[in-house]
Amino acid sequence: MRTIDLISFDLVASVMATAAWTAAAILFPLVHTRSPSEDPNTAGHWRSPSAAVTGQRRAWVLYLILILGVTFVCLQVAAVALLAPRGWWFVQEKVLFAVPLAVVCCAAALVASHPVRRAAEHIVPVDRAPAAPTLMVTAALACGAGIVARLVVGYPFGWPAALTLLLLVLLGSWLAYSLFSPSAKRTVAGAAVLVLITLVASLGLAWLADLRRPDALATAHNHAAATDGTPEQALSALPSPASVPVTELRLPPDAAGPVRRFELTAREEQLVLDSGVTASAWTFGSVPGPEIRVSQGDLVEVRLRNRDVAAGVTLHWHGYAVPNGDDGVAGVTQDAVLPGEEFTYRFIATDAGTYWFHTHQASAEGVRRGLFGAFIVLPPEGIAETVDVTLPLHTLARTVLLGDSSRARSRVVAPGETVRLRLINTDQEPTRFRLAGASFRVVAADGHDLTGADEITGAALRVPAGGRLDLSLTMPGTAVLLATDSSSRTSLTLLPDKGAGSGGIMVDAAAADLDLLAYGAPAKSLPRGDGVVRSEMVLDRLPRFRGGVPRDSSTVNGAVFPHIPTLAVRAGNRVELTVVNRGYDTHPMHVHGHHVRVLSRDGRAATGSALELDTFDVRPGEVWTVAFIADNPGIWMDHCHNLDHAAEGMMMALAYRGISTPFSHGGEAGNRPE
Ligand SMILES: [Cu+2]
Repeated sequence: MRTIDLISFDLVASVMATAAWTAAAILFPLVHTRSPSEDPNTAGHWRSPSAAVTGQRRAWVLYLILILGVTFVCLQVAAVALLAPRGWWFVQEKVLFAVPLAVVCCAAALVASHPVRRAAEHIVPVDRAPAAPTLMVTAALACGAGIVARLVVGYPFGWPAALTLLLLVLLGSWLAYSLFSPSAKRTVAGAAVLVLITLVASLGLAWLADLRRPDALATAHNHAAATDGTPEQALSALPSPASVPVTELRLPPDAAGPVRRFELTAREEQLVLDSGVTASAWTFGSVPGPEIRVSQGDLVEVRLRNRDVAAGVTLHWHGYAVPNGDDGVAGVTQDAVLPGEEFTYRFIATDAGTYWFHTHQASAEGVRRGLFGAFIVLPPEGIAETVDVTLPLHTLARTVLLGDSSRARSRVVAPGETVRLRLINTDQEPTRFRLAGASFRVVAADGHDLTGADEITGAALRVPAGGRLDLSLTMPGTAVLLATDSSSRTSLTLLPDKGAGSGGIMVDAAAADLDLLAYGAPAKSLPRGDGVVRSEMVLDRLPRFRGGVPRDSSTVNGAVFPHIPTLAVRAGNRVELTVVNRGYDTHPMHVHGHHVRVLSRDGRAATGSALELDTFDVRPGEVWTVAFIADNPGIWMDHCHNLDHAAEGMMMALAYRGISTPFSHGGEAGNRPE
């Protein structure tokens, strides 16, 4: 059973247990009851034989519901027992809080409900004493508190949350007792007020914590200093060098290399797509933007102008290890470029491969509307293939574009020619590409070559949001079809000659995904580095205050940007990240300025070619461990590349000790890195 299925199973069992105990508490007064002060021999006798039968039936129904309540709690225990070996992150709040509380409260309620069983078996009335129904309410509240622990508090689950929930269960039980007990009616108002105060106080504290907005980015340096002394940081406890601003982490003016100059002008425009749809787009002149293609070793100089994109714009070089000052993150490495302004990016094209650029200011909207393009770096000797096709996949105005077209297109490639297809997913969701008509090799992932890539046929190629795959194939004498699961309308067919038909070629829609973790020849392991920094990122969907308003949020370790503590590292450290997905969304995690080596997924080590990714899809219930050597000083964002999730809080910074930034979130430029 998949981890996420066990998570769902536990949740459903908790909800059903809560419902059963709530129903039991509601039904209890309907079962024929007598006051404990009444004489059992005279009082509470049934008015008629039919009333006796009805009373017994009701007692049976109630008894059945109690058994259901207990059964669902047992199922919950079983689900947690099966889930626990998958990782502490998935069960912490269940093992420490939800399960013990539910078991104790439900056992107590069952014991107190013994008279219900007697009433069901023998036609006798049930005491109207408040203990039994109160404990049924307590059991319902206990099961409900477990659900709140899972769906509201999340991981990590600390003492403040546990004590608050426990207090609410106790106060709720007291309120129920007051309602069920004729002598305690006067305390109803008092209990209700205390419940209200506890709720308002805990929400108020969460609200205040959100208002105290630490600028995670401006204070990254301080965070870095503050983590000294933790075991992982022991090696970093060296005198911190004087703070270097990110603006100084740029290419020196006299840097050498053949200069390649480009100019990109951002604008708002109405774009008519080849589907006939008109899109309100933000573009660099077209969607996708003009491709920037250079050679390894070139000095790339890109002048970005903003004509009229009111939200502002920047250029981030996705997956490319540029100097930090050219990373293009508004509020971290620069201010957003507002209408009429410009900014010039300069860096050496150190690595060959398939990359892309996009705005990193209000990027959830900016990238979606079209502020992106491909960035291709050729090795000095060129690539092995003779035909080189760049295929960004993007959804604009609900129209899926492969390259710049939403239609099925074809291209003539002579048989025997070699073709490289550069697949780039610039969307928010993962996609699958499928290729039919030829065997092929996946020669690169996220710009990095894969070694020992075997020829494969038919496999589905899953590409995370922001990810890239390079395919290489030799053109056969018949048609080759590249299609995507994102749309049945757009595709690319390679034809051996102009007059050739596609021959009714179809992709295998049922083919299984190629697992890149087991593809290619095993690689040598990542260097040990100079000291190890380990960190966990537990991803979830939880309600959190953002901007003073409670919202459905995408969280890291229970927090949202800018409240997620910055991860502090020192140049030379080996950084190991464990990324865990407790939720139901897929999170394509993106690390700026570095490529991460995938070590394992769900505890199984990667066995294929070294997988050096900048964007890796952590699917529901998955646990990934990745590592990289901190070799590019700066303040770098780590975030989900489903940019809606980033905007919902799933974004944090990784900062090298001794680096600071003069930029901040908001400010006069209205910086919004997400
Ligand atoms: Cu996400």
